Amino acid sequence: MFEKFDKFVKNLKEEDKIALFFDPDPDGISAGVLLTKSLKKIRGKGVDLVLFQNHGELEISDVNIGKLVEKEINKVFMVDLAADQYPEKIEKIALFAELCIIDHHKVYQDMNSDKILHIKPQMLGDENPSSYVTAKMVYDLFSRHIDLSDFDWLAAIGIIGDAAWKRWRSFVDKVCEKNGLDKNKVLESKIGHTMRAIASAPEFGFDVIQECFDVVNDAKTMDDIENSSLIRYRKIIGDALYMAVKDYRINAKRLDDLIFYQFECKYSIGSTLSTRVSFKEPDKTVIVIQDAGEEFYRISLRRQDGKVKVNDLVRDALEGLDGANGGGHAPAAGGRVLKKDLEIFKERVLKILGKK
Ligand SMILES: [Mn+2]
Repeated sequence: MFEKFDKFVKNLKEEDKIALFFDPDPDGISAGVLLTKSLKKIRGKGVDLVLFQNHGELEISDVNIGKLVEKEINKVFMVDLAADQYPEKIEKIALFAELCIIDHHKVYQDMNSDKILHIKPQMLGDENPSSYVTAKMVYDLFSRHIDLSDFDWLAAIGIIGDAAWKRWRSFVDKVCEKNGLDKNKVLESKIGHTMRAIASAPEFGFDVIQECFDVVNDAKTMDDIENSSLIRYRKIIGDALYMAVKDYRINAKRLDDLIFYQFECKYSIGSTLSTRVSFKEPDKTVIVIQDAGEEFYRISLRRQDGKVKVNDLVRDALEGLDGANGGGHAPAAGGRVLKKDLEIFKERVLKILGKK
């Protein structure tokens, strides 16, 4: 696997037309930026085309495949995307471009072939893929070829964004030391704040994701992000989260170790909300259902102690439902369900967990 990756890197040329797909969350954005930085060092320029879809929309759209063709892209990097959930789209791209997919979700299908380099922690013998975040993988992989240490803080942001700091303690400690931060308060430190600035943009809206990527891509230090336009989104989203946590404490419905919470908010904060509340109660399965004014509900699931695999739970509970999809990691997953099917989803969850 490493050999195949090294070969891919050694074959990168200035004249290549390279596209990047990233998942718009702190890990995916940090991984994407680390990738453009790496390409710049390796071939003198970054990527030629940057593409992204809504968080959780893993099926590469025909519109985006059209953009790859139009720009005559011959190499495609995908980071933090379980693109193997929709293999036919990947095969379609492989007809005209080589792909390098770096991701740490479950292996749905090993896509490795002559044209596709598919790297997941599991394929490197790692036993805890959800904590081997993509930003750290990109950092480790490209550090085989170039010095990325000036951007170790980006890997740390990915680690904190995906709640994997326990595993990478010594790495994050080093980043703290380098930046004069208190390593015992990582979440409240500049790394945590910068992570929230990056997370808030996609939570605010799809239209500001490009702006967010550009800010992070241009930043040389975390201070550059702290002094950027992203701070406005962090304030708005921070206020919305504060209100939501308050309401959760009052209105969440509890049944043994299962918690359902439904709320309305136009910003996509359900995922962060579920992460926050679940760390307070790691032995509970938390299911947050958000109405963001769409025809479907957004669902976020968490279980921190490993007793329930929520990626399997959401997939099984949504199976066969019209317009529904879900997936993610064992401790943290998400999905969507049409409003008319919410009760079916909830009934199935109760059944699968043996509450009925
Ligand atoms: Mn990730």
